[in-house]
Amino acid sequence: MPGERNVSAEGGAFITVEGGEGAGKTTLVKSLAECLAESGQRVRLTFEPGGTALGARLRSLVLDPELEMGDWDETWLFLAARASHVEEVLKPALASGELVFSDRYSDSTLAYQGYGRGLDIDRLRSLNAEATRGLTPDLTLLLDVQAEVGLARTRRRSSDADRIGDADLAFHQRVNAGFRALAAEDGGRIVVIDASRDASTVFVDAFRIVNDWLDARAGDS
Ligand code: T5A
Repeated sequence: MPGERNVSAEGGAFITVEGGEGAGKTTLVKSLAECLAESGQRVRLTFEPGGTALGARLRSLVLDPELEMGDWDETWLFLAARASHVEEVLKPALASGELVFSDRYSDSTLAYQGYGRGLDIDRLRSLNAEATRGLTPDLTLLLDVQAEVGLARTRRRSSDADRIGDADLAFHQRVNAGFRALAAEDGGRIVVIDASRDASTVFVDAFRIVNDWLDARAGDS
């Protein structure tokens, strides 16, 4: 619930990586987790939708191109996957002091279902707060790349149909504009990274941002 103390304030740190299709989230988060683990951090890498047994089932439903569903039905599925992710994975990992990276989290719902599908953002914020029990990320890396560039990357990699990834270009442009709007509103938490550059340059930037953030946090405690 809004105003509830963020669990991560008591234990580990919670970092999310967000962005449109093919922005390079999965590539980045894996490299970050590997390097930070090598430097001695206790790291947990997880993702949405998925990350739990229920989340994995819901993921295959919500992305199934054969399945028609309304925009709110789609939203409830993401929220249900998030609620189980928070309770089963995120809260326990944070309480045990781990540095948790999640490949997508609540900002994806605001960007895709809010800005992309056109659902009411305030209502989505309040549903997100309920599904997450008030657990907000400490830091979010937003990988920003033009929708055309990101989609070309994912389509080069796989021809598998995906109900959301296959939406039209205008939808993905609204999603990306939505992510930028969220970053403009919450610049203290969301750091925008230019993800049009090659993966190793993006990694170097992100690694520095995370390390600076961890140093500042250690200095505060
Ligand atoms: N969704 C999700 C919602 O609508 N609401 C929600 O609340 C949530 C949580 C599934 C879908 O669900 C939607 C959003 C999605 O449509 P997903 O599995 O995270 O979410 O789907 P994608 O974003 O499509 O994940 P991708 O794996 O396709 O994209 P990534 O993770 O951003 O990109 P990545 O790292 O897999 O890279 C894609 C390709 O590009 C290359 C990689 O090698 C790979 O081939 N690449 C680069 N190429 C050039 N330059 C770089 N900097 C590159 N970085 C990676």
